[in-house]
Amino acid sequence: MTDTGSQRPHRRHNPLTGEWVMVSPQRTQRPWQGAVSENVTGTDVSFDPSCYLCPGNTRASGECNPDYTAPWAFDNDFPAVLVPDESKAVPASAAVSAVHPALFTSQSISGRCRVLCYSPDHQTTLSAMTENELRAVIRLWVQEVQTLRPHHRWVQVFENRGEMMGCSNPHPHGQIWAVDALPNEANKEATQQQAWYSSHNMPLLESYRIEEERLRERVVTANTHWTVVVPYWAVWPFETLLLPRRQIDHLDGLEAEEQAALASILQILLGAYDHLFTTRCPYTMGWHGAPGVEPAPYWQLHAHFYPPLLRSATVRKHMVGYEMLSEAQRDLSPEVAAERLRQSISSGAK
Ligand code: H2U
Ligand code: ZN
Repeated sequence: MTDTGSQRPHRRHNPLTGEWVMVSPQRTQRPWQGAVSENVTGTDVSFDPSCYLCPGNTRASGECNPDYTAPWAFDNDFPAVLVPDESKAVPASAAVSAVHPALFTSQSISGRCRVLCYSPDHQTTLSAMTENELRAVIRLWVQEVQTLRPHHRWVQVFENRGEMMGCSNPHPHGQIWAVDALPNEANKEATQQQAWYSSHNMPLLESYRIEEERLRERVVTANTHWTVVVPYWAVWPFETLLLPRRQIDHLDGLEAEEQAALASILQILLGAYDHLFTTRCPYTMGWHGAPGVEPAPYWQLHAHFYPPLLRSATVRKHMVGYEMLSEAQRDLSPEVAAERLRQSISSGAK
């Protein structure tokens, strides 16, 4: 079934992960309360002497940040994984003397964690940046991916924005965790994309993008090189998927023109989120590029945006109850969410 207009409960399949999401559009009879004017994460100082990411300040490690004026990255002082040499000293798995060792399987993991300061300005956000500033952030993403990809199986570029997403510091920053294993999400997406490619001879997300561009229902915005959709299988209320309009393995494959177009569409999308909730909309966003460095024609580079907000700046969706125990569920249909985001773009542009 692909009936998107259905007001009856149904399940939708996510071809990228193989999972299902339950949609209950009849529950959205409750009226949309509109945005609540409340700035949940705002700060208005450009330099905070106590911020560990501001230029010239000393971090918890005792290291001093340079007086950087453009996007700048450093090794995370509290990395979740250690670089291969350091981790070698640690035994891969403490031997478990169990009757069923298969019940206690572990493996070693190494890698490198980076922190990316998007700007020296403590109070700005990606959504408030000029296209030029955004291009500089994109260049840093590209450089970092270029450097890390040859050494690590999976390079996860991401950003948690806002206290609601557990972000400890409002200073605009992202992170990269480059690891020497294929994490769960990467593994699911690789399996699904490989299977689609071998039966259709086309990347799954290319087939999907072309269909969405034809249907238009869930397209939020698009330009020459990029398309943003609320995916058919979206779980988070205003979740979006950002797709290039040709097959690209990873961020380091972006041409200059594609980087410029990315800056433009990011500004529109992030502006739409902020405008929709009249706040600096919290989110987790991240890039999924192909694992490893070998050419991956089956894989399509994409970014996921997961804002947790539901009806206002203070009402968030929680993944609890049925969702933790059975499967993800949403009320607002992806089609309605896409329409709201499109409206937010057009009213924000006025
Ligand atoms: P959040 O995006 O979750 O706020 O994390 C910021 C990262 O910055 C976090 O991973 C690192 C933390 O380990 N950090 C440093 O590397 N040095 C510091 O002095 C404090 C925080
Ligand atoms: Zn700062």
